[in-house]
Amino acid sequence: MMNYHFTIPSLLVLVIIMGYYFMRPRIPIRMNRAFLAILVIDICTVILDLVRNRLGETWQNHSPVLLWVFNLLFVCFYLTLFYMFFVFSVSVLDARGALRSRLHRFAPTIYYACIAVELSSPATGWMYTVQDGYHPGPLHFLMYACAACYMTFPLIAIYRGRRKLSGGDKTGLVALQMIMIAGLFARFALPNYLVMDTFSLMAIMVIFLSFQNPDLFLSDRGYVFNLPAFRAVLLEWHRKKRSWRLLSFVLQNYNEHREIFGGQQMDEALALINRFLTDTFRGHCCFYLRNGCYAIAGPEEEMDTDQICEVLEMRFAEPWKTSAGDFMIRLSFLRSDTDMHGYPVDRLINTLLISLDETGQDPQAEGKLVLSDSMEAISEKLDVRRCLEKALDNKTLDVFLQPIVNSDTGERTAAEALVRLRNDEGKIIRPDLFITLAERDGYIIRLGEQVLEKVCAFIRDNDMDAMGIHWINVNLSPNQFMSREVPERFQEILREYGVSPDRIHLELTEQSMIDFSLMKEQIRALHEAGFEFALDDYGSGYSNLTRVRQYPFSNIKIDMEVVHNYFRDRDPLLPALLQAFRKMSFSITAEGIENAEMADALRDIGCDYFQGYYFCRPMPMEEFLRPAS
Ligand code: G
Ligand code: G
Ligand code: MN
Repeated sequence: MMNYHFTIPSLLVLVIIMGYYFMRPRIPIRMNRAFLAILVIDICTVILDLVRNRLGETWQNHSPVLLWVFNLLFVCFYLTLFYMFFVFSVSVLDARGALRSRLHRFAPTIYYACIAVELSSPATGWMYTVQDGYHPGPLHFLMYACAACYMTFPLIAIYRGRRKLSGGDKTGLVALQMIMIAGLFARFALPNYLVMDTFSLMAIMVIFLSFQNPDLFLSDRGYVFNLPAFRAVLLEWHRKKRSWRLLSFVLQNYNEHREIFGGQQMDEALALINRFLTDTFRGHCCFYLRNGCYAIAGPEEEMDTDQICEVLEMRFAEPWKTSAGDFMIRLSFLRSDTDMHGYPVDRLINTLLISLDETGQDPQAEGKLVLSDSMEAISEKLDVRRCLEKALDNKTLDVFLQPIVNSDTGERTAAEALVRLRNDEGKIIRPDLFITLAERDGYIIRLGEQVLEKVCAFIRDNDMDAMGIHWINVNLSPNQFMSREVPERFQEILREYGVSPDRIHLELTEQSMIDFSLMKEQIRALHEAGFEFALDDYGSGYSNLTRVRQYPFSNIKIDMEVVHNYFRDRDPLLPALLQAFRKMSFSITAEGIENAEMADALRDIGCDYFQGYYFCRPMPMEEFLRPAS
């Protein structure tokens, strides 16, 4: 008598998993198709197992043909189930780039051979005979052997690809194989209990929890897929060398909207947008990446990006109705005009996210940008960043010096240190390219320290007085004050090199003078330690004399723009301003002096120092040491 106590509950649980799985959207990747096949085949196998055994028990009432039919069907599904578990394991390994062995190519051969033996059984009796119920034939063991093969191969492959697999992947995959092997043993030892169905259910649960829960791939705002899903789909297309196209877009000023209107309302709007996307573009996969960035991707021949853009633009011309009111959102698009299959996936995603973030915050961003262009621009930026990291690590930043001359004598009396970065070919990367990057990405503190160290080393190693150099100006970025340690670090560096702080003048721009008590505190501390301060680029921003007096500046550097403008229209403002500065006992440096006429005129209206190409360009330290010819 067969025992159905395991099979029937297993069947019921399976129905719940299937129902849940079918209700959720899924991305079109091989892992998902394999899992879907496992579910369908397993449910058929369990039902066939029940029917077949019931027929076997009551064989007297049925024709042997019926017994044969159900037996053959059952064994075919049973073998296919193991085969699909195997295909699933292989697809996970492949998706993680961990499939090293080629052994799996032989798997179908074993499968077909085994099925052939089974199908020949009515004639040969090799696997089964049917006579007064079922009886195993001489090759019956093949069924177990074949199943065992499909479980052992992944174990070997998991071991060989272990470095590419995460801990969770390994646990899930190994557990899956072990459960199925245990199931085989149990079926062998307890043939009347039909326990295999419970073991396959356990294996399905393991897959579901580790890899296939559809929620792992869904945006938490519902309906559309998420960033890991995007990556999984692109990786599969990349592996299969599929041609595909992409249209991505970003909600303008997403983060500001979030702050102004509140997270809850933004989430409501996002849910509406997500719903609209899935309802409108049913044939395509829609992904919500992050920070208001979306992507729609599809096979090249099915993606009409123009049409999708048009539909989106039409819909976004209308407001989104949330519970808190109507909501207008502007879009910027970024699209691939060519097939994208050649690009490495992670670099592509990285680029896409960076350019979408940038366009999303750019008020002028309008129209449709092309992804391959931004790929280039961004890989340039990444290049700059790489060079900067390298130069910071190896202390190979270059520091150039530009003389500052005394306006009366024309002799050099000081210098400004200007940092330079070289790329791999030794060409100079413009400071505006890497200083902003360093400020934004948190490299500026190390950069500033390295510049100061090199300046100190220069002062220590050379006879400043003999050169007539009294001090060296070092630029400071306001971001450097974000670190409380800066005053302490600067003094340490000076002590280390035995340089007196009055040899260093720190240049700050007006933008640094935002009312920020931490900054004021640190400037005061540095000033008390003996550093002098110069105000850089005066006149380039919102100049405010009251503000200037709150800081311990001794020198004001007039911005090059202001100087050049003065020679265009001789505005009387500049002389008046210089008069005021002199009354407040600031010394004055004019920047950007390019000819003798400028030097003469500026001396007459009261500049103490000059800096500019007329006297000297910024030059490497070694060159600075050579006496002028
Ligand atoms: O020569 P030049 O193109 O280097 O200068 C570009 C800008 O880079 C200047 O306005 C200057 O303020 C800034 N800069 C140059 N060197 C440094 C430095 O060492 N630190 C900081 N924070 N800015 C610098
Ligand atoms: O720190 P600051 O923003 O002042 O940096 C000075 C910048 O001005 C540097 O980029 C330097 O190369 C540049 N510079 C220095 N002298 C001249 C000059 O005479 N003409 C022009 N156009 N640029 C100059
Ligand atoms: Mn400067």
